Amino acid sequence: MKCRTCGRKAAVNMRQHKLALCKEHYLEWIPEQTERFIKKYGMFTHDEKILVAVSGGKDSLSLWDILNRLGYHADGLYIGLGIDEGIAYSSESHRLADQFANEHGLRLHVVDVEAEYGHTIPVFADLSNRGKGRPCSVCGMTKRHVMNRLARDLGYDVLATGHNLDDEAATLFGNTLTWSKEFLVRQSPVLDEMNGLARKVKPLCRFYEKEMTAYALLRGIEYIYEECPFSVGSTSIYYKQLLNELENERPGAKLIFYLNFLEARKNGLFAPQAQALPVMHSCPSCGQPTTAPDECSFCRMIAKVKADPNIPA
Ligand code: Q46
Ligand code: ZN
Ligand code: ZN
Repeated sequence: MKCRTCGRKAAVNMRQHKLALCKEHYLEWIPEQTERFIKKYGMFTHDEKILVAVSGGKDSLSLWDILNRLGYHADGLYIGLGIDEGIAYSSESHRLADQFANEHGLRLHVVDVEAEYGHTIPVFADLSNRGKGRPCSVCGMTKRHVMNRLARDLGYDVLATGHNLDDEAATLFGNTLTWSKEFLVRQSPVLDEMNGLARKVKPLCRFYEKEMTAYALLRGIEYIYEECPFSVGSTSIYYKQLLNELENERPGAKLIFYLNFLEARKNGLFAPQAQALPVMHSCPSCGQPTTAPDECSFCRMIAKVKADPNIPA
């Protein structure tokens, strides 16, 4: 295989794009494509302040690297979840996020959930009875809360996450299996600023996971190889496997599934009906928008755990 640009030996062969590139041209191609997606979907401009949610994994660190290379004002946010599970998952991912920031002279904000709110994510999940043994719902809710709070308090215009095509196609597949219209309506590379919440963007949403792995490896980015231990056995991993089988038979199927959905969505196939939109108001404790009648679900979880006399603070 030869590089399409220079004819030297290719380092990456992308059957799905019928494109092979050498290391040098692959490392140029990824940021060029990212810039194209940022413009196409109107994600942000060079005048805006971007907060990148950095987990220490290949996608978020690569995203941060790419935005930095493209000259955007992008700072990082690492959220310490307190997940150990015998592999020191959180402390190792924190170390790698810190290391990347130091090597590139970038600014990383760190919020440690236990230091800030009293307990780690697995402990919150057990104490609040919102998912014993599988803390993902508490974890997702907490991450959303912390990201929104930091973006608001520190004046960022945009929150960027490292979701790749495999993530987006698996989510889409799950929502399509159940025709969950409320989720389909909201699945997009850009979620506009709403009720005071910062705009949310996914600049890597059109890159295959293996393309991001290749980028991280060829760029020499050191990232945490292990997935979060709590992701083992999740439905989204199962959907990813199914979609990979399809992709192996039909290269490009995953991308077509996602892009044709975006096109259908743009053409109004899942247009929200005004009366179906939930009524939002500000949480009296944290000020973030919520559909709950009183406090938001995050503040209710914190209050419930605090009020329990059997739980040490
Ligand atoms: S939600 Fe669940 Fe992830 Fe949180 S507990 Fe781990 S797997 S990190 S994206
Ligand atoms: Zn080349
Ligand atoms: Zn709240």
